Amino acid sequence: MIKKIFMTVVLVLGFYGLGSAETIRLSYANFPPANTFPSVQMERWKQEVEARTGGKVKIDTYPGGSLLGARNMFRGVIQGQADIGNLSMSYQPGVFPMTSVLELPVGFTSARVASIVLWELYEKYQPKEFEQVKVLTMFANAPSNLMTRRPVKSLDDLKGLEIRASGTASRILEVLGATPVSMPMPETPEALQRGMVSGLLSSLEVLLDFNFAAYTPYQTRLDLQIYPFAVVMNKNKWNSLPEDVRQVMEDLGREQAIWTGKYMDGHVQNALEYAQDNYDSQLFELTPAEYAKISSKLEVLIDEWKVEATRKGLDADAIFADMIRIKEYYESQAQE
Ligand code: 3IO
Repeated sequence: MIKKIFMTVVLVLGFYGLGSAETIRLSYANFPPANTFPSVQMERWKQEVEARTGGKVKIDTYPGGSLLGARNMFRGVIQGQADIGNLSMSYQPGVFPMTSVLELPVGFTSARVASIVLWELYEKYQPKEFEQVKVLTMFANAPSNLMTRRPVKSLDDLKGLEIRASGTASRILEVLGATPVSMPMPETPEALQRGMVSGLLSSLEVLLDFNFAAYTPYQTRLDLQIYPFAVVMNKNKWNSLPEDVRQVMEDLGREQAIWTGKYMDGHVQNALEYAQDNYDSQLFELTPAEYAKISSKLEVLIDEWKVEATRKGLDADAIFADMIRIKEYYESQAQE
């Protein structure tokens, strides 16, 4: 009897006491491990949202594919298996025809600039490819370089090498004469350990974060494409949020893109030092003639993107020109 009264009191307090300041709980799924940059930015976003909403919103984060994996992230958020999810556009070629313009090797020099350009292009064009979700932020990694088991000092050395990449990066490898093996980043450690691939094409911070320095102590500076990412929310969940909470998230979109880009750029430096100090790793540069050859070989990719984007009803020339214009603008600016 006493127990019953006690339970009733607890329940009533539960409903009416806490109910007035009801906490909104949101799940946030991410595919790579907690120490990698997509998950580091997730924790930063969580902290900012929780602080700026005065504790009204609580975010439960699920790194390492513990709620949704790389291959089912977009679908999982659309279907509501997670409220929020972080996805890499390159894992679903053809699904993101507009934002995949960022995957072209146009010579980005930092994740910071690539992230701002991606966000501004998204905001300007509001592409149909994201119409089923609410986009919270976007960001990019640093430009891709080659990480290999054996030294690659020329295009000849690259010929036929099996290299892990994804999306347009795989097409880049193909054009350069390598043999691309497409897979999401979380599957790469095993592929390297088993010798299924001889290296990978991505940003160099993975030398530290996945300890790839132990497998690929040779790097070749190519500064190719970036991989674009999007943080998306289930649309019904977004529509259910109070106006002030939505405003906090809207205000964070651009800021978070810049924060992540800066974090990434700094982390690449840490990783290179780590690889050199612990694995005597070496970063090779090619000759100017070799770089020129690469640039001219890769020009075909721009045409391929334009054909595909046009086929999907996009104004490809305008999007591409805007990307270059915004990129050049931010490259000429002092840091925000
Ligand atoms: C990436 C993806 C997950 C964790 C760390 C990462 N660093 C660079 C990337 C981009 C990439 O290669 C990919 O597969 O999205």
